[in-house]
Amino acid sequence: RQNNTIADIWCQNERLMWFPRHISDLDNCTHIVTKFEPELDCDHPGFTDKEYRKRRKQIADIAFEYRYGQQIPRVQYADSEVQAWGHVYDRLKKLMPKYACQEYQNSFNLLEKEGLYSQNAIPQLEDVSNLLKRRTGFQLRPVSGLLSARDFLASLAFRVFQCTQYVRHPSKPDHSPEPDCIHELLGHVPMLADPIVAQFSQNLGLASLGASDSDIEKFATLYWFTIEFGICKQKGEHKAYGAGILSSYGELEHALSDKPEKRPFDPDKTAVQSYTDEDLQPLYFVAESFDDMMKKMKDYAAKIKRPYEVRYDPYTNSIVVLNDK
Ligand code: NLE
Ligand code: FE2
Repeated sequence: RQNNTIADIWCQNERLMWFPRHISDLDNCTHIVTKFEPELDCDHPGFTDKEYRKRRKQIADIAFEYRYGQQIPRVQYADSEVQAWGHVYDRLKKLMPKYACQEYQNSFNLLEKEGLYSQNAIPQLEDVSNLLKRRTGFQLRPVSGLLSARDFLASLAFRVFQCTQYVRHPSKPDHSPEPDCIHELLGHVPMLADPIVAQFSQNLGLASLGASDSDIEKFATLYWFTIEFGICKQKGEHKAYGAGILSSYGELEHALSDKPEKRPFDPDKTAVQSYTDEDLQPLYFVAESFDDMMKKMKDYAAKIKRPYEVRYDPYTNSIVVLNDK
């Protein structure tokens, strides 16, 4: 072949890092970070609870066996699990009008109106995924625990959200350091039902494809301080748009009080800020607005050097690599 571009040469030398090119390639993007597993982490509230660990394994097996294109198997949740859900649901619902951003509240109301969300039952991922597909083209796939940042971000490029299906330990419903389905369903799903957030998430995913390890770390940090723990201004007030805040009534009141530190969102600085994932956040970044945050992120991503550009082709659910830089 003639006229090799830099990216071609990278490919030929196998220096172009593998990344998923088709949505079904996400079957290979399931690397779990074991840090919070109840089997391995002696601080986990489920560490000494044999029943809980058995249940976690049962639900994790669904994710291990899942392949692209399949329906997400339904889980028959136990009464104690539904109770934990209902407890968090009730507490959060009371706090939402004051603390949640408008986009969240609109989607949450819609999810209730559609009959998918109520205090009495944990919604099934398959049903939620179908609703998201209609609203924003996002879909869910089950995952057994905390994913590696690279795999998690890559799935966003395909508008796929990797979603846990188990429920947090009932002894600590107010706050969980690891994702669980309460966090996904009450934190992420309403935001993913918003077209702007969906686009933002996908852009972040696309920017991460084939990025260096250090850039992945920066993208993961940006993800943390926006999609997980972001606050934005709306009508002159601070509102939560981050899923980690929105799914935890312990964190919601804390985040919007005067206790934690708040700094203006600035990707260059936010991307290198260290953070804790064990407990309530001591620091949040506040965006002027969603639009402002998206614009700043776009400018930031454009500065990251890759010898190729990527586009998403929604007709084939594939990544198109443009070797023309
Ligand atoms: N702190 C969140 C909650 O309790 O729902 C979970 C955060 C997961 C990153
Ligand atoms: Fe999350």
